[in-house]
Amino acid sequence: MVFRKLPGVSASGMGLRLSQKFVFLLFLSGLVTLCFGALFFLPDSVRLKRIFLSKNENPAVTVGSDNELSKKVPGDPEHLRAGLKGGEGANVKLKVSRKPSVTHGARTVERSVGSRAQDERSPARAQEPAARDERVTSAAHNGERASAYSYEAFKKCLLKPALGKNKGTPSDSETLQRREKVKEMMKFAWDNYKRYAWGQNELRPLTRNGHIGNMFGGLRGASIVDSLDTLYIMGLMEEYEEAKEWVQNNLNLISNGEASLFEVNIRYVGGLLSAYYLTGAEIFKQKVVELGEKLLPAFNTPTGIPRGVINLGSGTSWSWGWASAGSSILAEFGTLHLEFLHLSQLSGNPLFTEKVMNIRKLLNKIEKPHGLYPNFLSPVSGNWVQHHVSIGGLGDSFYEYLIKSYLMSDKTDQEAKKMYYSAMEAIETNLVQKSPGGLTYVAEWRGGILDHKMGHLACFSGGMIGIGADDGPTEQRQHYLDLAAEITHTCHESYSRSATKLGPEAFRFDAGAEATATRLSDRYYILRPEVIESYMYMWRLTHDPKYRQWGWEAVEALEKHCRVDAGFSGIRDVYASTVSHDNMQQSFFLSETLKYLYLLFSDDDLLPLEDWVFNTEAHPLPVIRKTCLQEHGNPLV
Ligand code: DMJ
Repeated sequence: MVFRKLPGVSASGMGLRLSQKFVFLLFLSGLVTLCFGALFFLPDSVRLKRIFLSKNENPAVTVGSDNELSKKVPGDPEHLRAGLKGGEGANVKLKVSRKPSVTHGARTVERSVGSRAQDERSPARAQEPAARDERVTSAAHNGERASAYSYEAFKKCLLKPALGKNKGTPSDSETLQRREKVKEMMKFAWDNYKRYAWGQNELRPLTRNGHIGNMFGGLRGASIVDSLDTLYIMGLMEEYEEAKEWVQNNLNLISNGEASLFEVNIRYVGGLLSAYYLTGAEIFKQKVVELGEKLLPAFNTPTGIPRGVINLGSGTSWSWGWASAGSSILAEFGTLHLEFLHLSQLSGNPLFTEKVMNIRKLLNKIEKPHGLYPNFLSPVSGNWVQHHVSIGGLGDSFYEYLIKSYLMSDKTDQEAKKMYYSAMEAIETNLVQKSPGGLTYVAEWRGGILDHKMGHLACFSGGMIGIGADDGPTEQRQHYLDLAAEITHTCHESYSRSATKLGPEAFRFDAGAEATATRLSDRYYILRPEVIESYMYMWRLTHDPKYRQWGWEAVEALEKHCRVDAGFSGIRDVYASTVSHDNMQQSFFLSETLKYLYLLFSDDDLLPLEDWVFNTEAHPLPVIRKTCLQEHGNPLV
C-alpha cells in the first residue's frame, strides 16, 4: 500500500524500478547495520546483547565509564560490589543478580557458572589446543625436575623454627585461656564439619548437611584443605592426620567442573602449599603441583591476563558473566603471584613464575588514572574496562600481593615494592578520607567520584598497611603505621556500633552514617576474617593490648551469635538483637578467622613474620631466600 503512493512505483505487484530497489535495499541494509551496532551500546544485562555477544569477546573496551556495574545488574548494585577480596566478590554479585534479597553471599558463583550459555564459552574453547600443549609441556618439565627440591634445604633457610620455641604458647594465663578457647572453637567447627559434611566443601550447620557449590570446579573438601595448616599449628594432630589422609586418598584433581581460578588458587593451592611447607609431607607437594598445572590454561589469552573461570578438565576458560565486557578482575588475576612463585619453586617449572610476571609487567606498564588501578581489565586488549577503584572487593588482594611479594622475595623484588608504594600514594591522595566524627576510612572511586563506603573486605588494609610501614620511605614509616592503626580502629568501630558486636558487610560515611550500614542488604556478617586479621598484624607490630582485647570481643560475639548446635553460621543482620542465621560455615572461617585469632593470642614466634607471609586465605608461605636455597642445593627458578 505504501509503495503505491510513492512516485515511480508501478501498479504491478513488484512495484519498484531497479534504481529504487537499489536505494531501498541500501536503506534496509543500513537500518540492519544500525540496529546491530546499537547492541554494542546497550548495557550488558540486556538479553539481546548477551545473545549476540560472547562474554569472551571484547566488543568495546571503554575506559572510564563510571559505575557500569550498577547499570548492568538487576538488584542492589552495592550488594553486587560487596564482593569479597577478589573472586569471591564475584560470587556475591552473581547471587544478588538473581536474588537481590538474599543476604548471605559467598557461595553464589555456582548458579551462574553452571547456567552459562554454551555459546558464551566457545571463543575460549578455540584456544584449547594451545592450552593442552602448555599443560603437557609443564607436566613433562615437572617430571624432569620435581625431585630436585629438597625440603631439608628449605628448612635450613628459615631464620627461626616455624612453630616457635614452644608453639607460641603465651606466658600469661588469661591469654593462654583465650587461645585455648579459640582452639576449642576450631575443634567444634571441625568436628561438626566432619560429622555432617565430610568430604563436601562446607558445612551447613542448621540443616546439618554439606554444601558443594561449583566455585571449585568439582573439587571437594574445601574445608579440609583450608583447615590443614590451622589444625597443624593448633596442635590438633589427630584432626590434622585425618585431613591429610583425606587429601591422600580422596582429593581427586581429575575434575571436569568450572572453577574460579582465584578461589581454587587461594584456598586449594594456598592450603596445600602451606601444608607442605609446614609438614614436609610429599603428598601435598605432589597434589599442589598437579593442581597448579590445571590452572595454567586460564592464562592462554591474547595478553596473558587470565580469565576468571576455568574448566579444570578441559582447560577452557572464560570471563565472569557479570564482569564488564568480558573483563578480568584485578583482585583475581592480581592474587596469584605468591602461590605461583612457590609452584615454580617446588616443581622446578619456571612457567608458573613467567605467567604471573607477565601480569605484573602489563600492570606496571599500563597507564593508570591518577595512579590508581581500576578493577576491570580486558584480557584481550589489556586495557582498563571501567574506572571503578576499590581497596575492598574486586581490588583488595592485588595490593596485598604487591607488598607481600616484596616481603616474600626476602625484600629483593624492587618492582613489587615500587608498585605497592606508588599505589599507596595514589590511594592516600584519592581515597583515604576522614569522617566528620574523626574516623579514617578508605572510600571507593568511580571515575573520579567518591563513594563514601567501606566494605568489610577493605578492613584487611589495616594489617596490610601495617606490615608495609617499615619498608616505606623513611619519612612515611610512622605515618603508615598510624594510618594502619586508624583504619583498624574504624573497622573496630563498625563492630562496636552494632547490636551483635560483629561488623556489617559494608558500612558508610554519608547521610549521617559513621561506620554503620545504611542499607538492609549490607547488614550481614558471614564469618569473615578481615577485621580480626588487622588486629593480629597490629598486635604483632605494636603490642598494644587493645588489639587482643578487640579480638576477644569478637570471640565473645562469635560464640554468642554465630555458634549454633552443629557448627558456626553467618548471620543476616548484625544490628538485630535476635539473630537469623544463614546456615553456612564458610571454609575461610577455619582457615582465616580462627587462625588469626589463635595467632593473636600466641607469642610472636609462632609463624614469625620474618619467615612467613600469609596468602589472602591466611595460608602461610615461606620467604624465598634464593641465595640460601641455592647454597643448600635447591635450584634457582
Ligand atoms: C577469603 O576467601 C579471602 O580472604 C579472600 O581474599 C576474600 N574473601 C574471603 C574472606 O572474606
